[in-house]
Amino acid sequence: MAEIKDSVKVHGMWASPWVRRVTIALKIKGIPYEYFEEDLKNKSQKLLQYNPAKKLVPVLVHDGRPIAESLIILEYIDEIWKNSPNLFPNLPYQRAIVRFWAGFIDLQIFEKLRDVVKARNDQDEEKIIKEIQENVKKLEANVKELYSGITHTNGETMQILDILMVTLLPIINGVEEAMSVKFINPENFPLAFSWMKSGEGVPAVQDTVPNHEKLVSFLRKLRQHIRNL
Ligand SMILES: N[C@@H](CCC(=O)N[C@@H](CS)C(=O)NCC(=O)O)C(=O)O
Repeated sequence: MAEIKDSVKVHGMWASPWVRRVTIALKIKGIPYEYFEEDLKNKSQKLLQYNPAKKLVPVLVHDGRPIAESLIILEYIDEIWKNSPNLFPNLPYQRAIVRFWAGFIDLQIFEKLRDVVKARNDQDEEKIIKEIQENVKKLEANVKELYSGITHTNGETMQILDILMVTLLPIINGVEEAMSVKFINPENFPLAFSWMKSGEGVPAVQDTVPNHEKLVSFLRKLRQHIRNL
């Protein structure tokens, strides 16, 4: 457990899977934190001060010092609070592989799921859907090397790639329903889907999952707004 002296704050936004990575990591390591919900249309002075370069959530503020970018925050959390579970493997080669795939899943899947919602027209949308499908296919081909097949019952067995994968599923479901199109079928990617579902029973995952209807309505409005610009 974190020592009492630690002050840990998270600036976040309820729908953000990037924020959720951080709150799940804190919860499974048993680190108490204060949460500040940001209105991203009217960001707090603190957020602008903490992340002036990007002005994005999540920001973790540890004893008054801000850290931005979810993957960097996860590494920081693991280095500062060394109690189990360790979010990264110990061996340098394994750590490198995990960093590679964390980056791949982040940029080639999560970011593109945001891009597809923000596509300006059907043509752009179709192009991005194809890219996402190609990227999930590449991930599927590597799942056996990356995921032991375990079903997580608590946070103790979860590492960083597990956290990313379990936070992907609600976003895929939300984006597909908001767009009324199913483009990542479980039948085509059975291994990736079983990994995405592997943490559904973990309390830290359940506690942080965004409400599906609220998420769909949020994404629908965002999509409509972009298309009306
Ligand atoms: N690469 C960043 C992405 C974070 C991100 O995109 N945050 C969004 C919320 S989901 C945000 O703060 N958006 C505010 C804006 O775009 O102005 C990370 O990993 O932390």
